[in-house]
Amino acid sequence: MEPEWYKPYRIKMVEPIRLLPRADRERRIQEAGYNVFRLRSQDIYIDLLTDSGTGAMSQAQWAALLQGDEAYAGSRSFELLEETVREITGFEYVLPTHQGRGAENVLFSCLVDRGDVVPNNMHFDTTRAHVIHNGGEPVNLVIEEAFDPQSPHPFKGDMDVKRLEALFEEVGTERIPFVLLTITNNSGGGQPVSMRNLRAVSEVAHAHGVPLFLDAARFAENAYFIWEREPGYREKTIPEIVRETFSYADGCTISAKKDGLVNIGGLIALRDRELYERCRERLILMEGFPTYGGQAGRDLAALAQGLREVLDVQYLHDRIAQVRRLGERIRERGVPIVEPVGGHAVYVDAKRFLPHIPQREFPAQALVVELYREAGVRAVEVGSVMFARTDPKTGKTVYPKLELVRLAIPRRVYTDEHLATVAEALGAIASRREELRGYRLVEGEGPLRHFLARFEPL
Ligand code: PM9
Repeated sequence: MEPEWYKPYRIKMVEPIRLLPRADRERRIQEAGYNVFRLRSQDIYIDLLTDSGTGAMSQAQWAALLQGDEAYAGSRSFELLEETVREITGFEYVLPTHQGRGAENVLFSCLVDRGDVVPNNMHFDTTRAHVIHNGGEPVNLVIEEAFDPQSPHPFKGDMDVKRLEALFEEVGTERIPFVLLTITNNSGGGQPVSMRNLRAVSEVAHAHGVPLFLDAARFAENAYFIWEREPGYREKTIPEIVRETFSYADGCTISAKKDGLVNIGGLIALRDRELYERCRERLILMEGFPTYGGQAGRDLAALAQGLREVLDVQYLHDRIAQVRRLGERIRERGVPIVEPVGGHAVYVDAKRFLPHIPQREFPAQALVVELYREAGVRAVEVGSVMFARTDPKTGKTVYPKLELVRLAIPRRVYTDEHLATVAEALGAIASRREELRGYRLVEGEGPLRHFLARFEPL
């Protein structure tokens, strides 16, 4: 393995960015209702809102774009993608979608009925919303360590298998259409799921005759952690680990905007022909003809290439090490983060950082706003704005256990110097953290309110 500082690429094209003066940043964030989703990209200096669709493509991907086959039906680019996905995942049936939530919409609307319960280690906001939209109840069964930001557990994305068994006992197999596992666990800090857990969850699901699907947006990053941390996997290649990962599942939905290394796109891949045929019908209605599914032919071609590049262990080593270095820099400045650092992002523990702001006043949101004010850096809240909900029985607000600020790192985009600025900005905020105040939600409701909400400072 190459040393920690090794970079397996150099930069061939650059995009100008600028840092607005502080007074302008103050005005822009106020005009945006203190919601960074409402900011314009050109008003942001370093954009860590998401690692989704924000990566840089390689020269081979740009070359693949030019060879895209735009035929409505039977596109050569689709055949290339299909062959690649089959080889990587071992799933026979492949359907492209416009992005991850397109895949969720098609698969979940085929399988989830009113009153169903869908267990996951932790639902991401779109899977949670799609389960609810189809009348189901999303349930999170991640292990307890996931809720302790200081626990050094190597696989904090694992599902609690005992609780899964108990859920089957409690609600019965009839009402559980499938089990999901999100790799890596985005909502819980980008934490990986171990192969051991994948195997155990698969056994429980299958013992009840229920399929296991993977929400596999970051499947390659998850495989890297297995290679790095799980006994018995050091001698295996990343493609072998990925193939084994998928072998325990019956299919997956993938947002290709992450480990597909493309700016848009998604996938459904399945083992079962009958389910594939049902999904294909819906795909035509919701996404497009099965050989393009909402993507241009050139996008399919670039994705096929991206899926191969992401399996390069040197690429993954550089990727994970860069995120980890940012985490270390932030920690050195006295800012509490979720440990160990996850695959695609550093998560700041806003509960511990701002203990004087109660969850009802959105401490993580307060830090997101302050980071933009301080240095033009855009992060995202993964806390009470995103996940607090009203208990239908009591009418009371239930707050999430974790109150995090996610600094998601786009792939192959920022240098360590850019990221050092982010750590310094957080350090500067840390030195005056008691001055920060909470926010009041003045607009926005429902499970996806965080995208369009407006706030007022308290
Ligand atoms: N994840 C993210 O920033 C983008 C949307 S929210 C700003 O992390 C998982 C685990 C995801 C995910 C998106 C989706 C949906 C499904 N599962 O965004 O529809 O992290 O392609 O994928 C985002 P799409």
